[in-house]
Amino acid sequence: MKMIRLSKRLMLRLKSAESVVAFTGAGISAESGVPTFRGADGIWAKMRPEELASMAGFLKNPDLVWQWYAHRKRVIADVEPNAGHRALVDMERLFPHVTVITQNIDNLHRRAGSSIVHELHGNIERNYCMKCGTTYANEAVLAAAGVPLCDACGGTIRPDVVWFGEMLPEEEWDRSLRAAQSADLFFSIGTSSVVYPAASLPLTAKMQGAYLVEINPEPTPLTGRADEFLQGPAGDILPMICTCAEQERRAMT
Ligand code: BJW
Ligand code: ZN
Repeated sequence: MKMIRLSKRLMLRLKSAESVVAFTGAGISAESGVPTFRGADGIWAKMRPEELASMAGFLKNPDLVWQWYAHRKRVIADVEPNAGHRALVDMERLFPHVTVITQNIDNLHRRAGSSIVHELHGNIERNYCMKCGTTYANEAVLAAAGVPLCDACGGTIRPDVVWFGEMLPEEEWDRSLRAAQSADLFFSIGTSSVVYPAASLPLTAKMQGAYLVEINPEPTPLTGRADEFLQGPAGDILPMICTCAEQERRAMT
């Protein structure tokens, strides 16, 4: 593991921060074995996003889209949270307010034990009927051969995730925006920072006074605007940040 040097400015924030936000993307779950979207090994290297993650794509080819989601539901059910997810749970011992805002649909933050998790793009463990709204658990939809249909009305069931062109869940978005606006320290972790409106949150936080730290093995469009770029995997860097925060805050008492 490569050791990362944290700046004096970050150390000071680790010592004094009251409200911490961790904004996460697919990269934090990569070390659990969940594939990311973009990049050489990402999902979009093999499939076109608009064919799989849009209502137009779903209406055109529901079988293909369901096959893809059924596969991902099984992959995600089989993986475990990793050191990065667990470090965000640890932060709750160290700072008075910790909010996780995630673009991920894999439920791994909740499974790791984070208390406040806002899911901006839905949750792959939930499904609902497009006609009457009845909700279904994964066991029910995975038992169907082909596209699952609603027991109540015969309508088509879809995964409860946010596709391109769809609005983000209003309450999750409002809470996320408020958390970003009141953060002292904002971590943008494992996201390519290209999907909006989620990608606007780090800069909103910075404009309102947060110290903005990006954690990613690769630079992104956010990198030049972050106060600090910690280059490397989240599963290495987040535990290191917790260790430093613990030392800084212990020295304070
Ligand atoms: C590691 C690592 C390790 C690797 N440790 N890191 C403004 C400007 C331009 C466009 C728009 C705009 N506003 C809206 C749009 C349109 C669109 C959009 O943003 N398009 C751009 C892509 C061009 N946005 C929308 O449509 C959104 N809705 C919306 O805006 O509603 C209002 C509206 C309605 C109607 C009309 C117009 C506007 C909805 C976006 C929904 C996104 N949905 C998806 C699929 C979810 C369901 C599913 O999973 O199946 O969400 S797309 C996909 O991308 C998924 C992700 O959450 C999202 C972000 O991806 P993420 O997490 O960043 O992953 P990657 O793979 O891109 O990056 C991984 C990163 O990890 C990399 O950087 C690696 O280096 C790194 N990494 N290993 C740390 N170990
Ligand atoms: Zn129905």
